[in-house]
Amino acid sequence: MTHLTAHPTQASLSRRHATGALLAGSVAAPLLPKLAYAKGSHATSVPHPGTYAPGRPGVDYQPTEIPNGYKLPFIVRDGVKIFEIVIDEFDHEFMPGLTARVWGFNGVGAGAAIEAVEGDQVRIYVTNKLRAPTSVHWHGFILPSGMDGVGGLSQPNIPPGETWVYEFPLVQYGTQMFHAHHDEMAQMGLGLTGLFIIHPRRRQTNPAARDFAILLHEWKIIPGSRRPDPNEMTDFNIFTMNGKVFPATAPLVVRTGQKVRIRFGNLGMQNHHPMHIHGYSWKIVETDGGVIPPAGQWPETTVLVPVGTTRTVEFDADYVGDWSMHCHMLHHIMNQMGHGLPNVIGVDPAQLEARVQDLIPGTMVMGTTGMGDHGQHVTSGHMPVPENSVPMVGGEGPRGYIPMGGLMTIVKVRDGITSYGDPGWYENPPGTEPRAATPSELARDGIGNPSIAPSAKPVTKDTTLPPPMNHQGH
Ligand SMILES: [Cu+2]
Repeated sequence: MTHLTAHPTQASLSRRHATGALLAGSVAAPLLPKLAYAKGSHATSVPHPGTYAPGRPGVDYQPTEIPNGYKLPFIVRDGVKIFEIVIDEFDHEFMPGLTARVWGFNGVGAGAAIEAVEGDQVRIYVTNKLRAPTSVHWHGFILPSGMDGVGGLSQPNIPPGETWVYEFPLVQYGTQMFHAHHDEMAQMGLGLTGLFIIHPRRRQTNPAARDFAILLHEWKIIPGSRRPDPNEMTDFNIFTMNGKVFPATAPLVVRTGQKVRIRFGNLGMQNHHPMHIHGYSWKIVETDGGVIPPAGQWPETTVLVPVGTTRTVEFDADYVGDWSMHCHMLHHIMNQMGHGLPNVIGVDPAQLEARVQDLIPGTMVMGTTGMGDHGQHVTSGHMPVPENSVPMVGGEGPRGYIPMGGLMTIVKVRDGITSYGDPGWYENPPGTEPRAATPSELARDGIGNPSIAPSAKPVTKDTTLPPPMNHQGH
């Protein structure tokens, strides 16, 4: 079977008259029960008797943007939207300097997305090019139990080399996901996760002008190795947005005044991610269970995205600038952070280096003032690290080195832009950026005067502290 590359033409969008008649066609899919309305909290915008023309991008819905990611193309045949998923192993670049052999959908590790419309009938071919069996689960969907994709429970696994077909109607809308559901820890840990965005059939009043979706994922890639370790349970060291780490994450570019929607999904192994935005607060408007009524939406600057869920936030982009948006679990904004090392914070590096260099010439003591300079040393080539690794590497910013990595990107809000290409760095208007205080300012405001700032008093030895611990009894 060839890859599907075409979007539907007007002529191909023939109206589907009856589900049963379609399924009697060329594909040997099981007869689907007619699903009624989505029950519970799942969101619907129209009744679901079963007959809707396939939703058209730009006409029936505004496509969602997948920064750095890849949206699967589709074709329409006899009123059914047809997608093709190829599961394979390939080299994936997390950022320049770090590439690893991952498993993924259509050549993308943890960053592929399917997009469709409530009421669409979708037919999804899955080709397994792995040497292992697999299956695909549609996470958060209301569908026939047999289409749920759990290997061994709802279906036999797809053997290596075979192409299987899933087919079901979309009776809800929202931000859902899909992932392998056989040998889950290995197959998801190697990257078999994706997003599935379902737009409402009825166009909403005041929809967001900018609609982004970001799948969060986590990996264990030992510096110098070329494969993620699927046996890791807790100690992940690469955290990705649609498969990329900062500084390789694309900025979210927005025009001032636009309403912005960001859909976060998390199909990681273990970690929850408190995603935080600078300069704004947002409201959580949807989860993968449905729409939150306006009375239940509260403002936050950090939304927790637990593993196995999606969270959708919205805000009005009223404030121009470059605004960091990142996970607030701080080791999730470090690429391949080393740990289990001695704590040398506060150690005098000159003395320590002099002593250690007697034993090991060329020793460079780092970390005595923190880890912020580590990535810069690596980036500049000043500090050797294993080939194919980015330990604590960040990126060059407009005003210095940014020692962040992982789950971090920048929301770039600009006045009057007509293109959503990267507008470059924001220029702070004069007087809106901190700077070194002048002596006359210090004198004017009494800065450094102990009577105003108690911490400016000379440090005196605190005799109330207990004596140093005696280790002899250990
Ligand atoms: Cu996190």
